Amino acid sequence: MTDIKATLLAQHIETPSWAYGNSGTRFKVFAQKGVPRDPYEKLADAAQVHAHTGIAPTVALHIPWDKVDDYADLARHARELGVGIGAINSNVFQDDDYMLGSVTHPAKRVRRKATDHLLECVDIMDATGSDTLKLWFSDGINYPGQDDIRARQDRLAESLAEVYDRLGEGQRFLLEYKLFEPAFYATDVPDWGTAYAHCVKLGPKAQVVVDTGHHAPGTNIEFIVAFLLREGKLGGFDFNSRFYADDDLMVGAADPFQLFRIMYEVVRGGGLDPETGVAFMLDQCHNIEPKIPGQIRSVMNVQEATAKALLVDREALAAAQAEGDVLGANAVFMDAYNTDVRPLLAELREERGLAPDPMAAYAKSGYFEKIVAERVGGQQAGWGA
Ligand code: LRH
Ligand code: MN
Repeated sequence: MTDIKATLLAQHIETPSWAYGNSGTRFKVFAQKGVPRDPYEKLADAAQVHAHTGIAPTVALHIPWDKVDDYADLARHARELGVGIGAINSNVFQDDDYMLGSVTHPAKRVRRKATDHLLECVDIMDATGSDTLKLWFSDGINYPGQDDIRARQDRLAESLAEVYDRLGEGQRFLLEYKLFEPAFYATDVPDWGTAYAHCVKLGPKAQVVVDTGHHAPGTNIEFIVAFLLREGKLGGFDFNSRFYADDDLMVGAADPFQLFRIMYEVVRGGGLDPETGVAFMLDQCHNIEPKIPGQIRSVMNVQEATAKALLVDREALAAAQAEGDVLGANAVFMDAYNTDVRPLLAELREERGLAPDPMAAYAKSGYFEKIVAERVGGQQAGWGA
């Protein structure tokens, strides 16, 4: 049990700055009281999640949603709050120029503009001390014949190579794939295979990020995780959950068993070992629920799935698998999943001086009432779409 506790104590989950701002759907973005007005306030809210869970020490930024005059000062502010700046997320999906694509656009001028934004994000990594650039491209086409699918891959590869060459010592980029939306016929990075192939061609500083909401229904995501880990190409996760499409709901909320199966392949593949460098990031939108408690609950959902995955009796499982004992092996797996790990995690929190129930502790802290009273006026943060 001690090493399981040690592994859980060392767990590191990264929360996304945009989860603390207003978000919604094309139908409506509901504004909520106390929402941050700038990246400094977003970091303060993220620090609450770390303060109550003990395992959320970094915050991913999204550019330009988190644009500031002095990124080094923002990083200093984060340190003062007891957190750090994590992955820098590029944004080449909200400018009118990108209607027909960004780095894959037919026009060289637009491709240049998009690639320059990606390079600017590396400058921001230098300023904040972040070692990870996360690249997601909304690029794609809506109708057959609209553009040349192969030529768009050539354009993508050209831009990725330029960004790859710009990466400094200890820096990497994670390429994110997504089956569809906003493109509805062909997306230029639609699946793990396309992302993997581009990353293998580029080299060791390029890895794949698995956003759990970006697959076709029925996709066995834990297989992709096992495969990419085996190849040393799993750079990280964008954790969330969904019932239908890219719903960006709280991780583990829609399918806690899937999250357990994913975390088991992470454990089995050495993905929790810090040197493997897998980034466990949340990528969610709390459209109708309070945002900081939503992040705390999400971090706890990953922690619970991880604890259950660590409780799988690997020896008994390997023995049953070797004997072809199908039901026996499945029973060993389900025993861990059906184990209530909440008492273990409450104990772990108390051992490190935290309250056993982070949700109750945050509610009792009065922080929400404080920010609602303080954050009057100004422009609430959002996706700026
Ligand atoms: C795209 C995505 C990507 C982000 C955005 C916030 O759907 O998952 O990771 O940049 O959401
Ligand atoms: Mn994502």
